[in-house]
Order: sequence, then C-alpha cells, then structure tokens
Amino acid sequence: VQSSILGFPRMGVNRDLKKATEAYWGGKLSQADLLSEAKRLRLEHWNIQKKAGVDVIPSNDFALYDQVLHQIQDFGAAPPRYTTHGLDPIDEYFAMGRGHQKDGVDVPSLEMVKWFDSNYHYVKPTLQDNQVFKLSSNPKAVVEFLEAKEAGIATRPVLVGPVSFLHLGKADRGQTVNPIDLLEKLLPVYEEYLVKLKAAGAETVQIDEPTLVYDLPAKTKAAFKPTYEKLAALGDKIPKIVFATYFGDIVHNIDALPTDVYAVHVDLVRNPEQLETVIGALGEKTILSAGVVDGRNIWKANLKRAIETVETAIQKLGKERVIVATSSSLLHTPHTLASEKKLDPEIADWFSFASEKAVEVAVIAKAVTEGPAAVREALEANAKSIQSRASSKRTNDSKVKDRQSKITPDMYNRKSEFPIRIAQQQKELGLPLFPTTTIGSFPQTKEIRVQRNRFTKGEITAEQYEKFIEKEIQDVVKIQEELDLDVYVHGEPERNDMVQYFGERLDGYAFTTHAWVQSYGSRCVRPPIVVGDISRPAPMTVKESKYAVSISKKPMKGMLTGPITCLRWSFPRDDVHQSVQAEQLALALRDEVVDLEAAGVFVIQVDEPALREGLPLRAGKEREAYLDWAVKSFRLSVSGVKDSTQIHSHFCYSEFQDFFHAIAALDADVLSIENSKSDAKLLKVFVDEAYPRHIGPGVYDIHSPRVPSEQEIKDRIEEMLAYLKPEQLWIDPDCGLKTRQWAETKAALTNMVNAAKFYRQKYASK
Ligand code: THG
Ligand code: ZN
Repeated sequence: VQSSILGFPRMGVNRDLKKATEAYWGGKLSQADLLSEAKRLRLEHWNIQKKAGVDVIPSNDFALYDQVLHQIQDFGAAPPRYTTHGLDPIDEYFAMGRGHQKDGVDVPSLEMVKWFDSNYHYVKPTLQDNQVFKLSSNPKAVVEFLEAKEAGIATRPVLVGPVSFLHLGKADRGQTVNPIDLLEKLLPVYEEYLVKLKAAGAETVQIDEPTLVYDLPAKTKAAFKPTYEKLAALGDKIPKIVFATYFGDIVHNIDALPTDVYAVHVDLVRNPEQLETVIGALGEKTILSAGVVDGRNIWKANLKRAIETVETAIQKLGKERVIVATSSSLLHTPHTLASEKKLDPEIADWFSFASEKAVEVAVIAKAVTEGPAAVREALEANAKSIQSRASSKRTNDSKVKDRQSKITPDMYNRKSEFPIRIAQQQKELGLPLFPTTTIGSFPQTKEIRVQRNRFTKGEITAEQYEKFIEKEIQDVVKIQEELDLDVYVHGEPERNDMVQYFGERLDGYAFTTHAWVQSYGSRCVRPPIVVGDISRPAPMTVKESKYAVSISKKPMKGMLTGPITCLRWSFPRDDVHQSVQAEQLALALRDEVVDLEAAGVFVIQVDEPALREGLPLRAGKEREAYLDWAVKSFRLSVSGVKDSTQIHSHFCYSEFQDFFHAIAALDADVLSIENSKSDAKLLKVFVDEAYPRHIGPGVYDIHSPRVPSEQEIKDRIEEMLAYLKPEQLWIDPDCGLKTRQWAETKAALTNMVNAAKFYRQKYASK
C-alpha cells in the first residue's frame, strides 16, 4: 500500500519564499536568483517527503504566488490587458497576482478569493467571451517534473482539473461567457499537457477536482463524466489519473464521479462517512486514495483510527486498490514542528505539522502493508500522545464548562430594541449626521514592527514598550483630531494579527513562533491553536483603550475580533464541536466588552470578517445550523452592555444577499462593510429587508495606495443615499488601514471628512 501527499507548503522553513519574492518585487533580488531560490525550496521539500518514507510525492504543487495563477498562464489564459506590455512571463504572472505599476504600465491585479472554506486565497481565472487557450511552450508541471526527476525523485504532478478550473473562474468585466461553456475549448489543452507529462516520464498525475464537493449547477455536474471519458480514451498516451476531491463529501454528486480513472481521492478526515458510498461507486479497477491525515489542521493523526479506516477500505477493495494519503494538500499547515522551541513539550507532543504529517502517512501505509508490528514503536508513541491530550487538564476546564451550562436566553439579547438604544446612544455620544470613523487599524509602520520585535526578543523592557505604544496612540489621536473625524480609534499599534493577538492572551490557546501558513501571495498568518477550553485570564485590550479614551475629546471606539473570526483563523480543536469553542470565545469576549464599557469605552466594534467564509460549502440544513450558532455567539459576546453603548461590527465583503437574515440577526447598532469596489446596488438588500440600523458601506478602497478625490467620495455617498436613509449612513473607509502608508491615509481621510461635511451641511438645511 502506497503512501502519498497531495501538496506541500511552499514557503520554506523560514518563510524563505516570502523573503525571496518580496526582495524580487523590491528590486533587491534578480529574477535568476528568485528562480534558483524557488528551485532550492522545491528540492528541499521533495527531500523532506522522501526521507519521511512517502511513496508518492507531488510536484507542481509549488507556486511563486498561487497555483491557479500558474495554470492561468500555462493555458495562455491571461486577460489581454496583461499581455500587451511586453512583460516577461514572470512579471506578467506577478502583474496578474498583485498588479503592476511601473515603467508606464498600470494594471490592477486579478480578483483573488478564498480557496473553498480555507484562509488561503487563489487568483480567479478571468475569462473572455472569445477565449482562446494555448498551452505554454514550457508548461510548469513538465518543467518541475523533470527537475525532480533529475534530482532522482519520481513525482506525481498536480494540476487543477478542467471542470474546477472553469467553475472557480468567472467572465472578465464586460464579458458574458459562462466559464463552463469553455470546456470544449479547454480540454484539448489538458490533453496536450497530459501527453507532455507522460512523454517526460510521469506515470501518474493528480488532477484536483474539489468542486465536486459543492452543490453544482446541472451543467457543471454533468461535465465530469464526459470530460474524464475523453481523457481516458487517450489510454497510455497520458499518465494515469488520480481524480482528487477534498474539503467535503461527494455523496450528493456520486453519480457524477468518473469511473474510468486510475484512482479517486476523497477526504476521510472531514467526511469519513462517505467511504462506503464512494467505494460502491468506484470503477471496477479504480484505486481509492484514502485521505486520512488532516491537511487542514495541526493535530497528530490518531494512527489507530486512521489504520482502521484504511483497513475497512482494504477489506472491500484489496491492498492493491488502496493508497494512504493526506486529506488535502498540506498547504494549509505550517512547515515543521521542529522550529517550535518555545512550546510546552506536553502540548507540542499533540501536534503534527506538514513535515511530521509526511511521516504519519508513511507509517500508516507501512502498518497496513506489513502489519502493525512493523511500526509498533511509532504506534505506541502515537497512542500515548493521543491519550495524553484526551486526559490533559489543559484541555478540560470545568469552570469554563460550568459557565457554559449557565448561559441564559436573556444573555443573547440587548436590553432594549434598536430604536430605544439608538436614542440613548445619541444622548451619550452626540454624533452629527453622517458620522465619520475608520475601521480600526492605522498604518503599521516599520518603527512599530521594529519595536515589537525588540520587545519580543527582550531587547527593551515592558515599560519601554508600553511608553512607545502610548506615544503611538497619542500620535494617532492627534491626527484624528486634525482630520476632524467623529469617532476615533486607537490604531492598534500593539497588535500583530487581529486573531493571533487574542490567541496569545486567552487560556486554552497555544501559540507558535514559526508556524506560518500562506494566506495569499507572499503574505502569511500564524494561526494560534485552540488546545483546550477557552477563558480570559485578564483583560486583553482595556489598558490601551482606556489610555486612548483618557486623551481623546471625542468618542473612542474599542476594537475586538469576534468569536467566529477568532475561531476560524485559528487552528481549532478537533475533539469538540466548533459551536462549543465559539461559545467559549464569546463568553471571554463578553467579559472584555463589559470591561471596556466600565473603562469608559462607549463605542465597541466586534469584527467578524470570517463569518461568511465559515458558511458550510453546501446549502441546506448544515448551513442554517452554522448560522444559528455563529449568530448566537456574536450576540452573546456583545449583549452585556447598556443600551447607551454602541456596538459596531465590520465585514470584509458586501455579498450579503444569500445570508442577509443572519447579518440582520446580529443586531449590531452599526455595520461597516466593504462595498467600495462593488456596485452600490448591492445595498438594495438593506432597503428590501427594511433594515433599520446604521450602516457604513465603505466610501473608498483601502487595498490600493490610490487617494480618492473628494468628488469621487461625494459621488459614492450620493449613490449610497439612493438606498440608505441619511440618518442611517456612516462615512468610513472600506477596511482597516494597517497595510497603508501614512501620507496616502491622511490625504484620503481628509477628502473623506470633507465629503461627509458637505452632505452634513446639505441635509442640515433641508
Ligand atoms: N488575519 C488572519 N487571517 C486573515 C486576515 C488577517 N485572512 C484573510 C485576510 N486577513 C488575509 N489578509 C492578510 C493580509 C496581510 C497579511 C496576512 C493576511 C500580512 N501578514 C504578514 C506578512 O506575511 O508579512 C505577517 C506579519 C506579522 O503578522 O507580523 O501582512 O488579517 N489571521
Ligand atoms: Zn475589512
């Protein structure tokens, strides 16, 4: 029985790829050096897997920015606006990934969106009505396969499958094509690609078709069988196909599963119950690739349980028809546990990162091939770790459970309805019409990062660091005074990441020093790990907020990350339901909210940007259940305050159409959303649903250094007023300003405040 991995993280042990790409963009590294660093990383990652004893090692899982983007380029599917400047292929690639503003060329990036329900973002294939596909002369999968071969490593190349590539794409602006209608044009390019891979020596190829886990339009669903029949007809001219699905079950689409492929991969970590149905639907000779080692989380696999699952498959199919695999690519896990020198050994013993997971798949394969005796030591050690975690005091906190059992229905509700609250809030805050504010963070300057690093390393004392933070807060308060904003923020200079920061301050969490996971391009996050029952040992943000209030003449907004976002951007526990973890987070945040109020903070924002991506991939009961506990946890976190305290929330998107009732049910006094790049028409849902509370739709895009003019912002406000009542509308940028520079921030906010004042005057005289 072979062991296999669907993909390995690319960043390298010290985020080497991030450093190399950013140096290249900054003109500090040549293209040749970038490419040789990338090559070094690929080789290193193949060797890690080889040493771990993995039989089937992937290639072409690597990407300089994003794997889907590489495929866009391999297929000659770059939109025309990128191909007419004579950029060389690498620069054209990065232009699509992150925009290009140099040497008279000015093109924005392609749209980037979340990869299924993960925190990774892929670049959307952006297609034309008259789209032509043409295989590049040096297709990346062939190059990297040969590179591995030369190093003496036989690999299995990975491609995104044709149906998924199209389903995950969209028509370009001004185009009307339904991407799936391009399948017939795209298939010949796949055929050519696969023929080349075979000619290079590839015996098998992994074709990712994870869209099969979604609820699909009939046309898309019907596309799978004929597509793979056509490929099967090529026989020996192409590598044998491993058809890979993950992140969900395929039971509801089982009739669309191709039967004439070499192997089918399914995710048995998330959906073990699909095993029987999938086995029943396999082609006569098709192999099952059993995804039993979690590619989305950092917990040591329960080897005993994984072996049992694989044995069940072997009983039905025989040893020659089963492969042991990770559930998905390991892209979503950090590189290696070996880098974590500061973790408590008791806890570290429960974790397994990508490099350790490679060993796990190899051990499982060996156990089912040669019998458990062949890996007795590994199994015994694993059983001990699993047992240690299950019985540890650190996972179980009876005080937390006791508190959860005492939650009463009234704890989910504010004291009064919105009309009563807003009247009280008006009295407390005295805000003008069209109040202006920002979303929370101000530019994280180099100086801030330097001081934080020095503090982390012990080079400056806590006192010195605190003084520095106070000075930063003073500066942003002064700037906000000068800008004449109405509700201030303290700017969050003390925070690294909005989730990591809270994870580091809560009991029940572990945090790491090197466990970075790619979020998009060169950007990474370091998710904290929920190891046990969560509680708040001490206030987390009160000191900074209280200080900020003390030096401000206007209302100061307290800033928190909501329970769902804290959970989704962490590595959650896999031994209790996520709703339980969200409830614990909500109780901890509730205490924080109440403490902020007691400290004189009367506007409190609890952000939930991850609420939407947490939606189960399929519509229906599961989705409703999720929204129910997600909304409840938000309400639990904010409902401890007086009517006169104003609760805000922020979302990094504007597509509410499909779950508007949940947004409304949050009952936040003020919602700020990211509508600046979308059509103001999206706001129509607030009218249609008679949404009574306040909204700040975001009057300009903060994701670009561009400074919007006052007139542009006025135009935007005018559009919004077609849908929202003047007394409902807040004026704010569309997201936090952390990644921006100060100069452009001040210029943009000046124009924003002037635009707000213009409307304030106009309506005052009405
Ligand atoms: N935090 C977390 N997840 C997220 C976001 C976040 N997922 C969605 C979205 N925001 C992703 N966006 C970003 C934006 C910037 C960065 C990461 C994800 C970023 N990271 C630094 C880097 O890679 O250089 C990390 C440096 C640091 O934290 O010190 O800039 O906001 N959890
Ligand atoms: Zn945002």
